[in-house]
Amino acid sequence: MAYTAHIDTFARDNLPPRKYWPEFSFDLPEVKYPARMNCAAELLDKSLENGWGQNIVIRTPDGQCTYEQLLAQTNRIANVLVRNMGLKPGNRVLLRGPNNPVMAACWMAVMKAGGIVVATMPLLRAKELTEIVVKAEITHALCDKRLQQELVNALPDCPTLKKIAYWYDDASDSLDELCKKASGEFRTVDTSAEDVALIAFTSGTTGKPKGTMHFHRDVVAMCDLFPRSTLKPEPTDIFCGTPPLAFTFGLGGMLCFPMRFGASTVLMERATPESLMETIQKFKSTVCFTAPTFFRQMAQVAKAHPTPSLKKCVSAGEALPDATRQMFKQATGIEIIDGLGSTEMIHIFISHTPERTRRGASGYAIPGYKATVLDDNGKPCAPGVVGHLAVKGPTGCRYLADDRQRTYVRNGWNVTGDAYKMDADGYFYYQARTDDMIISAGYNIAGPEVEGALLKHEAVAECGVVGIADEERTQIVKAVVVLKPGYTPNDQMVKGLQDFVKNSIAPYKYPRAIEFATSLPRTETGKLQRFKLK
Ligand code: 3UK
Repeated sequence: MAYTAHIDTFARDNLPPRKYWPEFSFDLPEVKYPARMNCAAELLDKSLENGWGQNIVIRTPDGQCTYEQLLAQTNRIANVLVRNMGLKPGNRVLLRGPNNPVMAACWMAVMKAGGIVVATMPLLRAKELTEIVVKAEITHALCDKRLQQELVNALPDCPTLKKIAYWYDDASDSLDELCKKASGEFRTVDTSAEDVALIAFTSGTTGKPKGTMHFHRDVVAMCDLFPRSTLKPEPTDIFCGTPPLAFTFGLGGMLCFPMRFGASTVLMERATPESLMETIQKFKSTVCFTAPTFFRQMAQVAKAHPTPSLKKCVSAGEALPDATRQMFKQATGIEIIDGLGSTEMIHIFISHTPERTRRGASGYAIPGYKATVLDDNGKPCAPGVVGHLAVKGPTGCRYLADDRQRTYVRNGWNVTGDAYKMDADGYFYYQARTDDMIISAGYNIAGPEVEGALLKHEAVAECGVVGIADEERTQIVKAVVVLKPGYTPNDQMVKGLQDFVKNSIAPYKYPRAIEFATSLPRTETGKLQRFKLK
């Protein structure tokens, strides 16, 4: 059997059977890794070897730290995990905190100690935490004191979770206190490149959460794929943005990518579009990661918050409407880099450089990945024909003990659940989630296309389009619209919006029902919760 550093083999024992794994390919020289690798050694210890020890790695409104300081603090936490909390390689560790330096150091510490990180979104409630703890048989937790309550509420139903330490806490057994007595030296566990490093639960809007398992190799690969080929960071870059570290979009963009390139990251615990712009101003950030809805709102306030330091912006999590792309470009001069990624693939696999943008497209398969569009029988679709997006490359889907493995992985392809079409040049155009396609009077209608049309109307701040049941037409297209300040929701507005859509896309797609709202329901990762609109 292959080498593993894990004494607790739970993760390996619960990988899907090999025959249900996607096909992996490591053709690119930058992803040919040795058999033994620990991603924290790659991202942190190596940064000192690279001469970045005195570079600032994390910035916050309350202070900053260098790579060398982060390494010492990470080592202290790793020592606490092993010596005070009895962590054995392979144990699962729940991490719970907003984006802050301790959360980042805890993440790296679990890696160094050979544990498996299960990070959770700050807003999760006891019920959701319980599902995750039970599914991943989590034994340890490191938790920001301010998020203690829901974890405590979950504990009666979490028999495996026995060791917990809180940070930003002054109790004598808090992580802060234990760290004061711990050594800043730690011998990193010599993990296999194929030992599981993290179990990321999908931020899926429906159904039971799925745990996706990623190896140490996958964490390093995500840094050597999208950033290396497409984003191209430099040590002088200052990253900033909103996605939580518990979401792999944020884990990459807000921590691992800057660290792979000797750059720094500004961690924000909470952000509004205005506070994000102010933070970019204050820290002279050069790179921004956030969701499309944030970019749209940032564009609206850009005049009052000029951000001349900003050079590159990455949007993911949801489709980037062309209206938002154009609005942001007008306001800031920046061509947003759209990136399609998923928790299953760990990070972005379809994207584009700012120079190779094509309107309406998410981009092309980035170097290292192959992508195609398949019909219902698994055969490739001709250019221009809508089907199921399928992708393969150096990373891929491995669910923790879950039958849905065979839905996501088909014939070696990762099938993301997105309806896409490809043009003759290999650019991919998002349509909708496959199960969100609206079928009305025999027509297939993609909600995001109607949203894209509505967003071009001057009165529309935000909108969501769904299909609602209708006797005559099976479904009808319904739009929920948030108006910009100064516009009145009335029948005249409804008519105006409907005519506007009819004039810009095929008239049968227009929203027969329009409802006005003051905000739209979204997940912590910025995704519209369509099921709530229905
Ligand atoms: C949708 C997009 C159109 C799409 C993610 C970047 O979102 C991430 O992971 P999730 O598992 O969701 C995956 C699904 O979200 N989606 C994401 N990005 C785009 N749709 N254009 C986009 N640019 O339906 C996809 O299947 O929450 C994104 C990096 C890491 C991630 N985990």
